Amino acid sequence: MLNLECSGELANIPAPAAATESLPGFVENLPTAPLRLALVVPTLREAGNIGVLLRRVRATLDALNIEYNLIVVDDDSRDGIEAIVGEIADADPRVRIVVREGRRGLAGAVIHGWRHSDAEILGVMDADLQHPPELLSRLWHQVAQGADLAVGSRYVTGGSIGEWNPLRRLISKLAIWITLPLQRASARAHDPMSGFFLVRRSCIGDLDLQTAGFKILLEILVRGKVRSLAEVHFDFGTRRAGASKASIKVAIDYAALLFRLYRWRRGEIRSLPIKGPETA
Ligand SMILES: Nc1nc2c(ncn2[C@@H]2O[C@H](COP(=O)(O)OP(=O)(O)O)[C@@H](O)[C@H]2O)c(=O)[nH]1
Ligand SMILES: [Mg+2]
Repeated sequence: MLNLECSGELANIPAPAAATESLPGFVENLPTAPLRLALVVPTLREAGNIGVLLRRVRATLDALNIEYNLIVVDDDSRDGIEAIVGEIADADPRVRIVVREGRRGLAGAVIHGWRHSDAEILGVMDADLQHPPELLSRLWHQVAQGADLAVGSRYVTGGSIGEWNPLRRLISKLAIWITLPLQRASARAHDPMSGFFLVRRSCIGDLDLQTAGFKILLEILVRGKVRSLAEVHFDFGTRRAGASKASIKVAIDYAALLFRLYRWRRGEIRSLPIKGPETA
């Protein structure tokens, strides 16, 4: 595994405080080592969205003129997605689809995809166009300028959560509030539930991340070596096609993750014991 340590080439650079958008001007002296990006798109029955998503993602990343891979990790949806991505991949070897059989779980799919690459920068976004692909360019600029983690955020100025009803808004705010004691003061995200972010591989290292549930970012914020964070605002869009896979199980997985993270933070456990059953 390539290891661009957080404390490596950036060692002499003062760590920026948690920012909502821009980082200070110190970045001008950074070396121009080309960073590579591996962006994972986890999918479960997203055939109706994936073509449009990949077209917009590729257009955005091509304009950045960087080396990248797009890895779709599908949990055996059998909805035609393999053929759609396969056709794009035939013309563009940077795109690929990995199909997991007999397994389920967003976080597990993301980790699985990251393992298929040795890129220095790892990313994830949803397939349903709720995450605007064009934001990738601003997220990329943040990591290229030195941030360890760049998060697409609905909860910083300028961002929004779209058409949620008041109850869902309240639950979302409570779910964030309960994470605040867990997060480090030096890199505290306003939107730790976001599923749209780029992170340096070296910040995750060999952490044994939980595979159950949707909240991989929270675990990285709490257990990863994240020194500097940039949050970039965006409007959480409306799902383009198909249905949400959020369920009561996702809520239970989140509660279980919180419980284990609190125990870990208090030093009661050294690793998080349950990785998640990865079953449907
Ligand atoms: N591979 C995989 N992807 C999943 C799974 N559950 C959800 N996803 C994907 O994760 C992304 C977010 O899921 P979504 O249903 O939109 O969640 P919501 O935005 O919270 O309603 C989408 O791209 C889904 O297709 C899963 O079990 N496996
Ligand atoms: Mg969605």
